[in-house]
Amino acid sequence: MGVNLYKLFYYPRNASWAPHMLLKEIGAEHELILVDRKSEQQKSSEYLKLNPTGRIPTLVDGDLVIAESAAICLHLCDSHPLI
Ligand SMILES: N[C@@H](CCC(=O)N[C@@H](CS)C(=O)NCC(=O)O)C(=O)O
Repeated sequence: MGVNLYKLFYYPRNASWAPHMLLKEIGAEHELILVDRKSEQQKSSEYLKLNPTGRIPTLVDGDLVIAESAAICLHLCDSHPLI
């Protein structure tokens, strides 16, 4: 079984902050992909295909794509139980 490499689409000091901290706390391998809000990249057709809400963050976990920071945090906690 391979190791999950999460992809977190983020922008600094935004709603992606909690999922980012959680990924660090869990020690999960992850790739950070900057979505540049200054140039409205969250509204680009490429990003909208991933997350039709046009909001940051988005987490990609294999075939699973999750929007909403709370949903991402719940998914990470469910996938990495501490007890
Ligand atoms: N409830 C959403 C809020 C996401 C959200 O509003 N993200 C902001 C950044 S903090 C955003 O992408 N704003 C850009 C926009 O709305 O165009 C979550 O927690 O993920």
